[in-house]
Amino acid sequence: MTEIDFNGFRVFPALLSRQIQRQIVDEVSALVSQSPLFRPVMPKTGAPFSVRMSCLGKLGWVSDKNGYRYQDTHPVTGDNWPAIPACLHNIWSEVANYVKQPQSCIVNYYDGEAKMGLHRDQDEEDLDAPIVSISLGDTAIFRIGGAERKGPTRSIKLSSGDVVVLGGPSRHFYHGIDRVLSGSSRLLKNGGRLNLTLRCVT
Ligand code: MD3
Ligand code: FE
Repeated sequence: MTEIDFNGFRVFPALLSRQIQRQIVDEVSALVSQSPLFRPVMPKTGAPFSVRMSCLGKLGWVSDKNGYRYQDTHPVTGDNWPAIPACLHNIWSEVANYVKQPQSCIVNYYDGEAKMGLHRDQDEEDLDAPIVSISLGDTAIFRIGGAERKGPTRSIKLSSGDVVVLGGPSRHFYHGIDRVLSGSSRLLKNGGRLNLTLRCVT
């Protein structure tokens, strides 16, 4: 069931069963323990993100004093990113409706204080491919606008097990996370919210 569909932005509320959510958390946690969460900083200013992140797949996204980019190694360990597990490829196949499989999975972890400012995702060469987002753990207040920074936005709650497909025009829309509702889910042992975004990069 798709609850919302505008400009290629599709939400599948509670697409993932609790059992699948637990499986994803177990598999991703094991991978992230080898490829640990790091705190990116803004280019130029060096201001830290409130979100911590890691990546899976051939290419991962990093931000540091030199800029934003995709690269094939973890910025702290220098190792290649772990492979994207099959359970995530399966979700992509179910909802993305795209010929290619994702090359990258960005793992964002939000504690109770973390948020993400309004931005667009434009660092991928393949700007036609959709992005698939998987929400796990605490509920987030997600904001999405349009192709211009100014202009109306709407706010949508993203709860554990919800899957969002950003396709068509919505792929280029401004979006961010206003806040996370601490304690709204018991999925993650230490609380907080895990967001996984699957992407084609090249
Ligand atoms: C709308 N992540 O990783 S996921 C990001 O919850 C990011 O961690 C947020 O924004 C998070 O870049 C939001 C939903 C999402 C992901 C990508 C989009 C919405 C999007 C790209 C274009 C438009
Ligand atoms: Fe984004």
